[in-house]
Amino acid sequence: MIPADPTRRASAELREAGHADPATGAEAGALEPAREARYRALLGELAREAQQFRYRVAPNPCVGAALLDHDQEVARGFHTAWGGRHAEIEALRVLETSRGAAGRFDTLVVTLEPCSSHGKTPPCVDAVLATGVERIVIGGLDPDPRHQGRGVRILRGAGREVVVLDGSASLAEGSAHFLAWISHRRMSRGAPWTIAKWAQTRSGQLSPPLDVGEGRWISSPAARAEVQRWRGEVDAIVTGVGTVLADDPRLSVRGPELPTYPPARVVLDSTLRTPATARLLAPPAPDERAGPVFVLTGRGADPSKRRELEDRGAHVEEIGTAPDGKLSLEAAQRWLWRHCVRRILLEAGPALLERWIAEERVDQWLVYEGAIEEGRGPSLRRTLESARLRTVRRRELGVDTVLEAFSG
Ligand code: AOF
Ligand code: ZN
Repeated sequence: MIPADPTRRASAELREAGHADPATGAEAGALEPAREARYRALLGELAREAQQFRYRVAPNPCVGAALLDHDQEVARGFHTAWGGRHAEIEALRVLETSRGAAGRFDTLVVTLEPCSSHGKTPPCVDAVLATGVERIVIGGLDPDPRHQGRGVRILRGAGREVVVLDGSASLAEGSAHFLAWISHRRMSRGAPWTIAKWAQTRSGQLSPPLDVGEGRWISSPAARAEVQRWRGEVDAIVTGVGTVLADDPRLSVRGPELPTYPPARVVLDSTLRTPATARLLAPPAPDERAGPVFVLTGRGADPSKRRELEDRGAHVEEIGTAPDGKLSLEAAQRWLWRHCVRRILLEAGPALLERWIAEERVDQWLVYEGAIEEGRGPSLRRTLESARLRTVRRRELGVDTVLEAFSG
């Protein structure tokens, strides 16, 4: 179900509260109809183009921006990755790259109200004001509780002309995932945005036959390189002790784009079976970034095992268990949230993935299907077929197929 567009609601609430109507007030009315129509068309185009980055920016909204000089577009920018530059900032960077100090513009057109608080990046309103731009045309207010018209008020308070053309860049259409994310129900749950990622054979199994890919690799090097990029764009990578024992992964980031802050590595391990010799606990190589290791375990962990892992640099944290003795996924999510983790990549084996899916804790799906028919272990094919998926995209990546989707 697509939620009602809160952008319009926010406008109405501001009107009722006696604030200048950011949607259809005098400024919007003062626009010549032909100019307003051009802005609306541009906003619609930017909003559509921004959607191509939806999986990489989620749970953030898809946002696009353009800079105009005497009605001529001189630069365009998009929010292309979670934690990355916001669209307005990217458009400014594009202009600077193409025209240097000679780059001039008088109007900023952006599909969403510029943000006004520090998130992963500094507030866009400050950067916008610093440019001296005269007119800011906005596709809708940001329903994020931190914003909701604050950006518009700040810009107007600084004497800039702000026009809000409601409905020209609907969040309900292009960023339903964002509306679900900022809903009160979701926020009060304290659950990070979860991207379930796995590679499977055509039979839906997560391990290849022993004589294929060293019994380990299903997807091609291109797909594996892409996973490195995904790892650099989350706060934490979460796995289970079963995967640590079976695959002995590093869960680090390697490759050309190394993040400044590598994601934390989190192992769900109810009885502390993680070996002190696990490769996770070895120091990073010069060409890789590896985040701190947290082992989440049940209450009353064996003190000597705990010490062994702690001596190797791991942080051992006790959280609640479910009635079946397994770690409570809800407790794990709350622990992550309390530690400021907002977006995770779940790189686990079939059993933990099945639990996470069955408890409806997966928000986004990233499934690499290799060109291998059969494999080993349980198949996730049925699970995937019966999952409620929304905005599904299938794309080719070399010999692999990638399925991306949001939970419905
Ligand atoms: C903008 N321009 O392109 C986007 C905005 O954690 P951060 O810093 O990335 O901030 C995320 C919040 O910023 C998000 O919840 C939404 O309110 C707003 N998104 N704002 O000015 C953009 N993507
Ligand atoms: Zn911003």
